Amino acid sequence: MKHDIKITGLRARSVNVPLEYPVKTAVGTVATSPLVLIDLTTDAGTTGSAYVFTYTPLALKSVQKMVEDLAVVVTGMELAPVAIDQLLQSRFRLIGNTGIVRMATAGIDMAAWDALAKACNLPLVELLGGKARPLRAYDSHSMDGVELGTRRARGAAEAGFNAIKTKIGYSTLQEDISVVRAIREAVGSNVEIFVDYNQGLTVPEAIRRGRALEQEGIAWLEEPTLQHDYEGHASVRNALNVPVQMGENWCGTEDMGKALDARACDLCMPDLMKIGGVTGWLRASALAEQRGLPMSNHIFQEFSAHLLAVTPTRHWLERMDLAGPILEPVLAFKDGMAIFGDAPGAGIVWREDQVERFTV
Ligand code: SMN
Ligand code: MG
Repeated sequence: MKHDIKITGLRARSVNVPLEYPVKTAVGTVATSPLVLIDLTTDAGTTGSAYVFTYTPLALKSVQKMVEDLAVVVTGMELAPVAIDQLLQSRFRLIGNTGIVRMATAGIDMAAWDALAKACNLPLVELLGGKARPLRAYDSHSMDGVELGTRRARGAAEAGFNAIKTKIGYSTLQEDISVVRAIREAVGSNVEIFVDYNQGLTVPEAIRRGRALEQEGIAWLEEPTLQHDYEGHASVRNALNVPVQMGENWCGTEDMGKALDARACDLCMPDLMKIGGVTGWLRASALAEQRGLPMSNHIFQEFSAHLLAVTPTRHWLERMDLAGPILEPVLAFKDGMAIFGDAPGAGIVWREDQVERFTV
């Protein structure tokens, strides 16, 4: 492997990729998958590739521009992801490494780690000192109602998944219960059911609905109230006998530490982008281990598979394919497990014809 590899360039492209199903939530719908694709080139001849998800196409160009503006900062730097992270953290200390800044810096971090793993001709998991392993995976659905919700859940169970997630927070508790019962009927008692409120309830309403859901055998209750209300999550957690799950909105381990100090959750699921890329994930996994918190991912299934394989308290891999149409296949799902190959890096290879098709 060439030593003191230098970064020679950074490219960002915006695509808006169709989804098999819209991601409907209690607080809004994600109709398409807006992604900024990042390629980081090096003088070792390897290119690190990663994408960040911007939730709305309205943020695409701003995130792309932020990545492009950071090209002058990282070009010429040594390919040392932790050093790059420290430099970018210091550069953004005053403005705050949050929001669009966080999305861009995390994407660069992912691409840098991918480039380094490729330069070592190793899968990312092995660069991080681990070994690829099958991971328990759940199929992550949407706020689909009874008919589509049961159809998707049944299909996932028939495909071998041992767990599914459905989003709830319908107008009435009775609708929540009806959907959960219909899905339970469809998948049987051997499949775990997770529910996700996407921050949609007040604390009293979350306790009221959670108490009713206790009788339905759900395996976790995700983001019942506002994601930054850690004390509110702790109140819900203390009132219920259902594991409370959260983490997809933690901005770095700064937020994660506050949530854990508030005893906000029983389980955690950091988002690879918002937690700060691969570097941020590794720090988060140490916090989760120290608190004995089972740790799952939030979307970004390709990189997250490698990271969960080296996460001491790994729990579930979320299958929600937001980039499939523009990627060569990365993960295989069989018998409820996510299996990834031994390609160097995280396995992100663009299908350039599709990238062009969906370029914004
Ligand atoms: C989710 C939120 C936003 C986009 C995709 C998925 C969801 C999850 O909260 O937990 O996956
Ligand atoms: Mg969620």
